[in-house]
Amino acid sequence: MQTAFLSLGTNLGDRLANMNAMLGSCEKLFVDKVRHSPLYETDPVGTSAEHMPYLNRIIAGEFDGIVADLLACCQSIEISLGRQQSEKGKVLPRQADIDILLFGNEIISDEILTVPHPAILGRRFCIEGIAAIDADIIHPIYLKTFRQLFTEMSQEIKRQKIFIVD
Ligand code: PH2
Ligand code: MG
Ligand code: MG
Repeated sequence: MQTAFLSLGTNLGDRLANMNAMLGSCEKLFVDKVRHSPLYETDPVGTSAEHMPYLNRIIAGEFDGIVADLLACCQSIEISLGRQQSEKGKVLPRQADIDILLFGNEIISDEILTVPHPAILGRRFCIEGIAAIDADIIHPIYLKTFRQLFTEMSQEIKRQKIFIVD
């Protein structure tokens, strides 16, 4: 059993409906202690400026399986919500994006998956969202709590606009 943190994101179609569908499906993946951050509207990070803002939410829970099982579940939820496979390295607007941010203290880096997710420290909503769920969680590579990472957020990251929607 591992505590997993997932990032849910959508910036295409009916974003609120997509988010609620992702949330409902992801909650069922966990056997215990399901928690989630507030819902955020966020400016796109690292994509073309014309892309719609994202709705993002972080969700956490206890997953009874290995990380490859969780990845397969996340991908099948994305596909069920109409997610198209994009060319590698190209970030297109998407109905549903479910990323594994943390999987217990596991550090994984292969062609298929990198955990902790390498974008966590570059995205304000990830740092704030994880800290909102459990500020005492320790990043397994930086060995700092998300309370510390939140406090130490750079000016550049703080400039990313995020609004709490609910
Ligand atoms: N996901 C991306 C690229 N950029 N920006 C925001 N604000 N939220 C995201 O979920 C996001 C992004 C690629 O997965
Ligand atoms: Mg993503
Ligand atoms: Mg993804």
